[in-house]
Amino acid sequence: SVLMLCPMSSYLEEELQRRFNLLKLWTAPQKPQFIKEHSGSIRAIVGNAGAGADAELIEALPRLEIVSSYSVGVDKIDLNKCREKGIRVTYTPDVLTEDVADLAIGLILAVLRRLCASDQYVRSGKWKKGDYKLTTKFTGKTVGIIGLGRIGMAVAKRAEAFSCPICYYSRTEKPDTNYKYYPSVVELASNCNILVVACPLTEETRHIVNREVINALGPKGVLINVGRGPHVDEPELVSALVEGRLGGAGLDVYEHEPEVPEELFGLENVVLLPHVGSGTVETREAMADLVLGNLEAHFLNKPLLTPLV
Ligand code: 8YV
Repeated sequence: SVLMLCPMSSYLEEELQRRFNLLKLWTAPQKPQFIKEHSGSIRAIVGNAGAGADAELIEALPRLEIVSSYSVGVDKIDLNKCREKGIRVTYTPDVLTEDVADLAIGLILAVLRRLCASDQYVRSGKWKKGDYKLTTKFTGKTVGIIGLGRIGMAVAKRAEAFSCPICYYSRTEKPDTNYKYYPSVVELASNCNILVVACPLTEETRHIVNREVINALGPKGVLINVGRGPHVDEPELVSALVEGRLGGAGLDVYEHEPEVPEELFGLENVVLLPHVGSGTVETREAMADLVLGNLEAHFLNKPLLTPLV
């Protein structure tokens, strides 16, 4: 059997149902009991950004062979436990890179040019009274990127088209780019106008954007988060925005999704999205096809399409 942890895509669900004996965890009234009941038959788990295979779940499934995640981020999967037990892990890199980078640029423009507030200005009839507040130019601003991987590079490439100088932080300097490297996030934040979080969530990157980084970005700086909520110390971000110590923020992810700090709801310099970086019809279908293709390859003893472990 294949255990699906939560609803994520009706196409994926239908295809899994067609090809495997599909068990849907979220339909079970008693989850621990459901897992116990089916522990002898579950050979695969399908999870996503919100629901992964932790040590407890892995230990409860003695016949588990593979975890196929409908996400590029795998912070909810206990990778060490999988390695230890010889359980394969697959994910969905590449297919979502462009959408996430597009959304990062969209958030930058939405925050700087106040797109959401301006739309509200028209819809509410305020235009007729006419007191539009001028906004901030994007072209030419310095963009700092935390994590110059697939998504970070795609953001950089797009920002280059807006004539933005690009700089970045990562654990080690990348040999094959001319972008300026800073060996610390505080230095990066001090030297850019827009700071984009685009790295994986690990123990080292949790709260990588803390009070010091936020203060270094400053009252004219903008934070964009298309990574994971826990990359940012959220209470610190909220107080900086409320106190005007940070210029603005464009957020697709939060520390306790779907909870979003309500203090942000009244701020026009903040744009809030419901974790939809990869949320296009085209990309979600490509992600589902990778989940299916990896499972099929595994059960046919063929090489996995996008293995991580
Ligand atoms: C999600 C994401 O997987 O890929 C990731 O890491 O965060 C998204 O693409 C989305 O939540 C689909 O469930």
